Parts: sequence; C-alpha cells; structure tokens
Amino acid sequence: MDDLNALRDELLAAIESADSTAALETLRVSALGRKGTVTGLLKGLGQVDPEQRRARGQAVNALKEAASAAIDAKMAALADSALESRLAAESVDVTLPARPLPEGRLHPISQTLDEIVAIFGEMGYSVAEGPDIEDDFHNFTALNIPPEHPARQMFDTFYLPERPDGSRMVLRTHTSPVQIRAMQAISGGKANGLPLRIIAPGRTYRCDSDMTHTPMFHQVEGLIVDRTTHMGHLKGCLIEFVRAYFELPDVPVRFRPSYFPFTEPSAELDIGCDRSGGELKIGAGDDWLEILGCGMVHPNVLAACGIDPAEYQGFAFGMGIERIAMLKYGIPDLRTFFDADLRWLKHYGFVPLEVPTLFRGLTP
Ligand code: 2NL
Repeated sequence: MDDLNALRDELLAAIESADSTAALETLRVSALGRKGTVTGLLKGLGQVDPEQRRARGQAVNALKEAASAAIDAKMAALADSALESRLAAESVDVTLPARPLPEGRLHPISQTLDEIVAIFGEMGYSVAEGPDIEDDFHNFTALNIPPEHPARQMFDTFYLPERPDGSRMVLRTHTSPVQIRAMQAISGGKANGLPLRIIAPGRTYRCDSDMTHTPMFHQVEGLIVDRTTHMGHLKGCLIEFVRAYFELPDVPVRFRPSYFPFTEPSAELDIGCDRSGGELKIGAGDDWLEILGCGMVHPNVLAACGIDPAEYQGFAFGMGIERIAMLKYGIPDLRTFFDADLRWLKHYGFVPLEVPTLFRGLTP
C-alpha cells in the first residue's frame, strides 16, 4: 500500500503545481488515460493475491477518485484566475461617446401625413383606415355615383378580375370609402354614434401615369357629421388648416365654387401665391393656387349610409398629399417620390422621431 500513498502524494503535488489547463490535461492522460499509471494499477488487480485484492482494489479506486477530483478542482481554479486577471487588466471607459448609429430618413409623404394628423388631431379629429381593395358600393355607389353614371369617368379605375356573380372589386380611387364605412358603422339606423369627426389618410390608385400623375398616390379626406354642422364650420376649419400647415398666419384664402358628385354645394380652396419671378412663392401676391376640394356631404350619401339627411348634415374635404408636400417642401417632380432613390431621400427626407406638433412646430 505504500506504493499507492507515494503515487498519490506525487500525483496531487503535480496537479497542485500545474500552471495551465494544457499541463493539467497532460497529467490527466498520464494518470487516468487508457495507458495511465492508475489505470495500469486497476488492470493489474487480477495478479494480486486474492487475500489482498479487495482492500487493494478499494485503495486504487480511492486514488483514482482523488486524482480525478483534484484535476477538476484545479481546472476550475485556473479558469477563475484567468477571468480574474482579464477583469483586472481590461476596463471599459463608460465616459467615451457612443458610436454613431446609421440613421434613416422619413419620406416626405410620411412627414406630411404626420403634420396633417397633428393639425386635425388638435381639432378633435381621429384617424380612420380601411381596405385598399374596395367594392363598387363603397367606392362609387354610396358616394352618389350610380352604375353607368358619367361621373365614373372622373376616375381612371383599376378593376380586379370579374367574380362569379359578375361584380368586380376595385383599387380605391379615393379614401372616401373609409368614411362611408365609418358612417355605416355608427349609423345603426338611428345615427347614435354622432357626431362623427374623422380624417382618412392612405394610398389611392388611378390608371394614370405622366409628369403629374402616378398610378399610386396618397390622399387625406376629412369628414364631420352632426346635427348643425354647416358651411361656416367648413370654412373656419379649412382656413385654420392651411394656415397651420403652411405655417403662414396671414395666407390669403378663397373658396371657389366647384362640382363633386358627393358634395352639394362643392368648392375648391385656393391660397394666395406669387408666380411673377418664375418661381412659386406661397402666401403673397395676386395669383391663386389650388389646395383642396370640399363641400357639404350630399344628402344621398348620408342616406346611403343609413343616416337621415333630414336630421343630420356635415362637411367633407379631400386633398392630395404629394401635391401639398411638393408645395411646402419645394419638391419639383412628382415621380421622384416613388423612385426609391436614397440620395433623393437624404436630400428631401426628415429626421425620424422629431414628431411634428403645433406646440413645438411642424417642421423642427
Ligand atoms: C379632391 C376633392 C373631396 C370629398 C373629397 C367626401 C367623402 C364623403 C362624402 C362626401 Cl364620404 N365627400 N369627400 C368631398 C369633397 C372633395 O376631394 O380634390 N381631392 C383630392
């Protein structure tokens, strides 16, 4: 048994003084590996005198366990001290300025939409949304544009393939169907959810493509329905809008009579501008610039949505977002909006998260 004690002392001392995980691993192989010293002792038990075999077997196994446990403990200790010396040697300077993050830009359409939502939000309007693919009723019929009516030629409609019942869905030609759905949802026959005060921003589609038209463009429409809402409210609200949007408190405005199938009377809102220098200047001069269309909701439209036109009335308006974005931000070509050119976006885009508010200014 003395040979075992001597081997044990020798092994444990060597493990204790190992200074790397590689040295420890070499020790493990030389003692416990397939040809290791301890493994050799286990294999040799068969030659031991049967009287002593049991006691010697226990002692060799105890030696094997002790060596294995000592190696594991030393491994853990080496890993700990390696981490500790790294922690002592390395440090993080928390006072260094952060690395700049690559920052994108908001598309002028998004910025303009945020501004419009901020302005009408302050006036108590909420935002309504609806599907881009509409049925004929919501896009046309409910808007006082019956089938075969010549007013349908006002819109160059994209039609989807015919359905089994012969009807065809359309890509919405304006966001009016969103407002039709909102009126239907609150009417329930008795107009319980009124007053209704919404804006409907979103994509719209017309089969038209040239210098000043893209097949997809954006619109914001607005709608109020109540018992006594009248043309004076329409004028006050829209004058307030153009002053806030163009950030010109004194911009001249005029309402010019017009025609839409879904409003009566109908008007277009112009603002004063100057074109004399060959360059457009908004807010002064003796010229006029068309901004939006508007009018009192046609009684047929209210009735088509289940709202009694003898008791309720309201006004509506609509404008093209690209157009008023071009006017405010001096963007000369409509088609560049949808070229997805990053250089254009870098030039005309806006810093994200600088959310427009009337309090801080729409264009920080
Ligand atoms: C324009 C003119 C307009 C409306 C849109 C509307 C919607 C409903 C009922 C009545 Cl649900 N009217 N919308 C009214 C007048 C004008 O848009 O030039 N848009 C670009």
